[in-house]
Amino acid sequence: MQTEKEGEDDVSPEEYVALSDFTGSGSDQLSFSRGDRLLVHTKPSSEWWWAELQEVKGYVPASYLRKSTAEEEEDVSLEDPWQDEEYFGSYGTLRLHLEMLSDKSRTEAYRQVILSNSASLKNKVVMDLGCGTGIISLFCAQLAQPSLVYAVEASSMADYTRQLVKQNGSEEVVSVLQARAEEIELPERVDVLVSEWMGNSLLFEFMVESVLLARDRWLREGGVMWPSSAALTLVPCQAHSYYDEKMAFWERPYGLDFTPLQPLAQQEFFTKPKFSHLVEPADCLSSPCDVISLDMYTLQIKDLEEIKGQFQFCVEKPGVFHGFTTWFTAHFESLETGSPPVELNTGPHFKPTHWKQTLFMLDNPVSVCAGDSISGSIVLHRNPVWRRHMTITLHWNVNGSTEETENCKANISSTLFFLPYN
Ligand code: 6LC
Repeated sequence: MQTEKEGEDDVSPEEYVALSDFTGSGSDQLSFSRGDRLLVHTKPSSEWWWAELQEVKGYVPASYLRKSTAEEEEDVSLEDPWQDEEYFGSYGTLRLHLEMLSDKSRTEAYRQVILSNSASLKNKVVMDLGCGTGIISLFCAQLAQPSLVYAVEASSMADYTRQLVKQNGSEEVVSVLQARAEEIELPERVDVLVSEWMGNSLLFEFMVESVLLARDRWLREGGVMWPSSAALTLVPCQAHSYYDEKMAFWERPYGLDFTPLQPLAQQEFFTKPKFSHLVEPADCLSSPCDVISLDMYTLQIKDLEEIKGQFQFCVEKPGVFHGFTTWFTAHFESLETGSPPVELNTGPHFKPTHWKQTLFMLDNPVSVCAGDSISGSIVLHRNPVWRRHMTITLHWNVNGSTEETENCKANISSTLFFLPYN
């Protein structure tokens, strides 16, 4: 990362207020506390700004700051940290539902769960949280014989869902409730809570919080959660084409040396995750490793604030370590003896899903050999202001060498400021 920025004195800095505490990682990020007033000199990317606090300069995450004028502060207090208007607005259109329904691995996994547990679902009460167009509820009604399915959907799609339920002759069984799951009132508790809540890197969007609230309020003692557990998986990988496209490009475009732009490119392209990345199995430098596992029966909302994991990879072939790729797996326990649990795996060894995978680039690539070890830790830190967002930080070293610091150690803080549905 770059530590000085030229030309910043040309424009007068703007004052911003910190919305919450932030601890910088690395020497070029500032740490600050809620209420601190920072001077923002430049905005090299939409995520990271170059700012000053008590005469010390460094990068700061833009989402933690708000303009300091009284007028702006008022606006911020009116803003919804869940961005529900925008969120449910986007689920009120067909684009995202088409994307989700066209994802066969995803939709078939839920169909399989219902089908292979149809005997156990007989006469059961089910809640389908965030039912969208109602596909899971309709699977329940048509492939099993539940006594009732509460199909809960907050977006305006619910109007159409009601029509779809009727059109498919399931209105006796499926009851569509247009409301946020947090606000519903039911006459009874449910036996099964099914939901498709997983986001990029498993948790982005944090719809899981709504599922946990509904579990605590509406799932009967001994009731079933689908998914029953989920895991976030990590692998060190090569990313030659992405690296070439965003970084090596500046080496000699049109025969000219544009390398002074590389620190800017690093800042702009590599400090946030690349969503919708498809990693080739051949670009995985080692076997993947589950770094975080969530048990949907015991997970608490407060646990979501900070989730930590560790990893140790053994490099299996020589290559260039460009970054880490993450994805998730969701597990659906079986209620029936003899039928295996269903698994939805969004990793590179399975058919690509609409989530694809997420790539986190290192500051600098590292050449590695077979037998090298890459170990470290991952922290998912939920944004204290914007509740659907989080920062993912990876600390790592190769062969335990903390002394070879510059090349072999990096921190990657990546915050999703624009949700993937935008
Ligand atoms: C699923 C998202 C669907 O769940 C989408 O239709 C959205 O409007 C609905 N939804 C999300 N949160 C709630 C809630 N608290 N109450 C009611 N409906 C909700 C796909 N998204 C992910 N898998 N991330």
